[in-house]
Amino acid sequence: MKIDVVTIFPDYFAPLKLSLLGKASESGIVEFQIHDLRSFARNNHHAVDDTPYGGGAGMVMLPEVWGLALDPLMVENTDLIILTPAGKRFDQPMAESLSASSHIVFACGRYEGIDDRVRQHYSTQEYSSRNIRVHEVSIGDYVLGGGEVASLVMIEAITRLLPGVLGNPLSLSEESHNEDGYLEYPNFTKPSIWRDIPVPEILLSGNHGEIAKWRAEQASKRAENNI
Ligand code: J9N
Repeated sequence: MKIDVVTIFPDYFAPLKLSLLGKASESGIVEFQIHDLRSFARNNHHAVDDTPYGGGAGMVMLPEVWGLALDPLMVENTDLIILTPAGKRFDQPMAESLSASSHIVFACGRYEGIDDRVRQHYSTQEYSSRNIRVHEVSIGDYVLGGGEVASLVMIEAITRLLPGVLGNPLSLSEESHNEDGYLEYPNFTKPSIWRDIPVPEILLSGNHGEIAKWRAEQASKRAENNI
């Protein structure tokens, strides 16, 4: 999988060299390329934004600059992700779906967002006929200063699903996960007693049938608490 990121803050993406993502990148499972949006600004002061038509607070990112940055990245079979608090909520099913993509481009907006004609332009049939899909995505109902951290969240959730990235391949397929993809029951490891708190006895019993039953009970208790 190839992942391109367009941002005015390339330094935000230093963590891609660490841990799971760093190893995935070194092993060639995923290739990251970070593009500095400002290098595409052709105006006097390398401005990437301007005041909004119609008035109002803040600045809107310039479509010309985004067009120059994105055009060379919009090759066949590309998912263009535009981060925005108004987008479709990112969840585990979306991560799974995007993990099947061969090429994802993250457009990280700042300020009050990107001129909407950028989304409109890359959503036209000219692009969809080349299998280029545009997605406006939010990682949750809170407002960030820009799309950079949201992109990192998505990149980690998507990349860890790629074959060969997780250390233990069984942990994806055979562990007990709910439909959103996360562990349903509480976990314990050594020591068996920590600060006077014992590990639930059933987990030390070696009775795998009873353990599975106990974990299912715990899972439904957790689900209740989340309603
Ligand atoms: N979920 C989410 C995305 C954002 C963004 S993207 C660009 C600015 C703010 N905030 N919250």
